[in-house]
Amino acid sequence: MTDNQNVLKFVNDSAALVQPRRIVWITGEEDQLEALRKEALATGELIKLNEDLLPGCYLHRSATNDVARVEGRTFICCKNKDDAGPINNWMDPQEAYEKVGAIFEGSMKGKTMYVIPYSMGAVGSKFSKIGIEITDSIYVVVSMAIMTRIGNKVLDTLGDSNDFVRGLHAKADLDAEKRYILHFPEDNTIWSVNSGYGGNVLLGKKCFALRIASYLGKNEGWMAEHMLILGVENPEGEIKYVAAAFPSACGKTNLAMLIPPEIYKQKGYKVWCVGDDIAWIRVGADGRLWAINPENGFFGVAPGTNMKSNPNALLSTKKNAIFTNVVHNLDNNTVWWEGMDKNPPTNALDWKGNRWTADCGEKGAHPNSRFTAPAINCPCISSEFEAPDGVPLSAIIFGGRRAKTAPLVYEARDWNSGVFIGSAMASETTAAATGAVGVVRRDPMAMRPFVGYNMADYFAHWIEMGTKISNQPKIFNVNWFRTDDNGNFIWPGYGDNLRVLEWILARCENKVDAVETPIGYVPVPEDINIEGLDDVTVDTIKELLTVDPENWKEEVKGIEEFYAQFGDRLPKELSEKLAELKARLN
Ligand code: GTP
Ligand code: SPV
Ligand code: MN
Repeated sequence: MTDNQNVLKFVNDSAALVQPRRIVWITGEEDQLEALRKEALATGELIKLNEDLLPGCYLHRSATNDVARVEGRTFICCKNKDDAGPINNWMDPQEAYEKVGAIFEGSMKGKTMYVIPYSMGAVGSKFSKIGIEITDSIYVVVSMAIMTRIGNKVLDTLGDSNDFVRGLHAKADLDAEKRYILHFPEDNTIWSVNSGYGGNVLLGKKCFALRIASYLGKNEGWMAEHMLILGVENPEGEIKYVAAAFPSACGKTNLAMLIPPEIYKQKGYKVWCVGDDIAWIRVGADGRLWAINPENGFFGVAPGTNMKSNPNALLSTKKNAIFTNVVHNLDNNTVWWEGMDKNPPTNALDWKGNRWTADCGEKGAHPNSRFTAPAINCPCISSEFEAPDGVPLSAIIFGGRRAKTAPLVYEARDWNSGVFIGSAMASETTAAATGAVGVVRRDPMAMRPFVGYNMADYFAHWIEMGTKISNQPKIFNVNWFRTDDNGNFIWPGYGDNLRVLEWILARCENKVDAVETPIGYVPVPEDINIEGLDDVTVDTIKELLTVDPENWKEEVKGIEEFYAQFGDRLPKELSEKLAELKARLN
């Protein structure tokens, strides 16, 4: 435990509110975690999977009304409504504490309250930050033990400091009408109630490492971004790092762990994963941007993950992992999901726990079913995964799901043009959040659901950061999801995305020319290496790289509408970039 009076006060105040039967401090010791897993087995909260095939692995089913982030019930609670901005839901802090305090009140009666000290970033790194999460869920405890660094060592590092994020979570009775995910950036506090699902309850992840951290970053001069970080090692053994922001379920985990195509492997290319979801980025003494992954594990989308699309992700789940809302194969006590292989189990339960066969017409795994896996399981985890200063970035990449408008890849003219491109990103919605799937919406920097303050100020922060980086990375946009007239993806994607990364890195080293278009620079089609690809010709690449001015004029209208809601708060640099784009299109 700890003598830290700030921590003790937080724990005592929380206990007074939720009134648990007992309080358990999570030490980080394996014995304690194992005892908790056993307890969860007894209640059915966890199901132990086949110890020979999936050692240390468990299955969990969330409530059927609780399967994704709830953006409509996620709030930023700051004193001034304008500081939350037009994109976030806002609640007055006083009102929020009262209203949701009433829901928390007595919610842990008869239950155990767990106190989880955790570090985002390697324990003790000067870029790391500490949180304490209080929860009534063993699933949360054991998941946080995978996703973050937890336990006594974190309290030791905290010492008697008051610099930690206070997180209070109660599953309560999982009442969707009383579900609230509240952020109090001005108080370093997060409250989450009536959910048991990942992004709503593993408070280190989206709540802290993005919403609260983005606010801290704005005030302290750094950036918290929804980005993967990967290193590409070339045949000479040099490693260049890139960070990429794609909206939820748009390919970060897949890109972060990609397996090079055969011809690249033969030449000696390797890809190293530093992170798959979140990057904390600072300006280094050398004037470059340096990024760390604050997480310690992956909370990845299960459906579609297979030995062809993402073997490294699948292999990461082979031990000490937790699967949520997937199919339970009763024949061998393992798991299955759509897109794992072509042999769905015949003796199985679906994600709800009901008897299920593949021909019943319904999916067996929830589209947002997930695995929680330790990062060290990943066969291509980077040697720099724990590097306290992170890795230097050569490029920043934005991307999304766009059936038409966006080309396979293009490069921004300069930093501010790159910020403009990021701010105007749009993507089709996915199952990662509740609500309609496949609707195009603006999702700036893939951060629409995750900026803890006014989005216009977030854009201004990006512009401001540009002025502090003497050695700026280049900024690019990619789109793996262009479709043909029949709705099929044109680009093979996955491992073959390395072909695009190769062009991006060549641009960063001024080794290759590009073609100017109204939106930025696209590759000379022949410069995208298609060697070894069966169905892709130079004509396919030409098609993937077209920039249709009519589509883009429509796009400009959409951006104008989107920008309008920010009023005077929108940085003038961005309205200028929009005006320039409009002029170039005409
Ligand atoms: P979050 O964890 O929600 O932030 O998602 P993510 O961005 O990490 O997405 P992930 O890599 O899990 O991919 C989500 C879905 O996109 C999966 O169904 C993948 O199969 C699919 N996907 C990923 N990369 C590609 C690609 O290059 N091409 C195509 N067509 N699909 C892809
Ligand atoms: C996302 O939705 O972007 C995720 C999953 O990475 S969650 O942790 O639920 O946010
Ligand atoms: Mn994510």
